[in-house]
Amino acid sequence: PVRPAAGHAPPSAGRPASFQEMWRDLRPLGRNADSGGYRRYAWTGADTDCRAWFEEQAAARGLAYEVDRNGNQWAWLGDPTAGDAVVTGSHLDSVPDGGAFDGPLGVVSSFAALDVLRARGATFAKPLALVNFGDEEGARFGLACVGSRLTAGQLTAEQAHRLTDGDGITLPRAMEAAGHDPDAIGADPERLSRIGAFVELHVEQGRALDLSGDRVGIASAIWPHGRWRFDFRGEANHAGTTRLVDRRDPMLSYAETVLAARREAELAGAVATFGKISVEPNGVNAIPSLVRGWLDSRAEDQAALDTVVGGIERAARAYATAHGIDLDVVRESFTPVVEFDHALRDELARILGKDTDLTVPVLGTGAGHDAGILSGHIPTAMLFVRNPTGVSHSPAEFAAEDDCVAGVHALADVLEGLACT
Ligand code: HGY
Ligand code: MN
Ligand code: MN
Ligand code: MN
Repeated sequence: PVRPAAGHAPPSAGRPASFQEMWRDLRPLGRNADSGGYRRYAWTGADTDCRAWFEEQAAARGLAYEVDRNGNQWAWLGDPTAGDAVVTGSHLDSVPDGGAFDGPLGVVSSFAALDVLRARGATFAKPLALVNFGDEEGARFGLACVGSRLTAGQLTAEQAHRLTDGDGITLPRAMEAAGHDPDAIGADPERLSRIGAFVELHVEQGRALDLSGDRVGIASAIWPHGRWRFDFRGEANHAGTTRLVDRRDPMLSYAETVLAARREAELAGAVATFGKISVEPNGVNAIPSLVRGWLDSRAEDQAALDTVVGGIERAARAYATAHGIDLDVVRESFTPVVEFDHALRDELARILGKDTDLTVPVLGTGAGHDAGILSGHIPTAMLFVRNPTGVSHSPAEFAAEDDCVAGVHALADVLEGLACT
């Protein structure tokens, strides 16, 4: 059958009927009416609503639904035990005040791509699974990609039991409160052994596709990245009566460290961000006793990342010493550079390029993804959909509907090429 090639989907043709319906149903879940952003933290009510939505979508399509031992949701077409499964999906949780697309676009597109394939009358030679990985953003427990890390054995059950949210609730207790058995969590190599390929579609979190004029791209690599916690400890005291020379104010060292992070990142051509801070006792009229800041840093290669983080830590120690502050730096998480499977990447490019002169752009990214975690264990690839402003992790995150539909068709083409006869 003649069908629109990837990136060439006509504006209103080939739009899966289910596509707008899925967005309509997801739109109110965990949405802040004032900002228009989303707060869908793992294992909260909003996340539970999103998970219920996933289960409904699976049921509406007659797919076999299951939750794995780590709380990831799966919807299967074909025999899950047959092996060599083709898997697609992403995540439904969000950062604080996140956008509508980071995560959900990949999940919605997975269901929509299946609808497209069924409308084409495709015959599947391999099992197909659609997946929603739990707790990708790490907004609640501090560690990103918890569901895929557990499955891959990159996070042990013991380590997971020590993850705590801002209210002191541990990850297992949060899972249990949401109806999941926390004793089940742990590595799941048997599940991974049944997967032949994983493809994650995601909104682009930069402007490379906008600049190249393409709707869809293929990911090449994910930068190495990590999170570091800086604890600056000083002495609480009265803001009105304590002379400046008598103070041990950790906020000063923290502030200087933020500026150093910017400088070091510029020098190394990397990025460094202090986006989260907690202050004790957090009183307007008290000098803080503790300033805890979380550094997120990423660079194109490991050497640059080491340079940036090393430079920031050295600067922080110098400032702390100068102000009589104790400093602890703890690396809370780290993900090494990911180079996506070359054979699968080439296969995607071949599938998306066929019947057209389209050259599919291949992009690196500074954002982490479940696909990055799984790439160490199974052949993994990613598709990006154009984001005209590049804004992400913000309510302003956006992708045009025509581009999203082009993404659905690209994903359908890829799944057909990988799983169908
Ligand atoms: O890149 C991130 O911040 C997260 O893994 N999505
Ligand atoms: Mn994200
Ligand atoms: Mn994401
Ligand atoms: Mn007083």
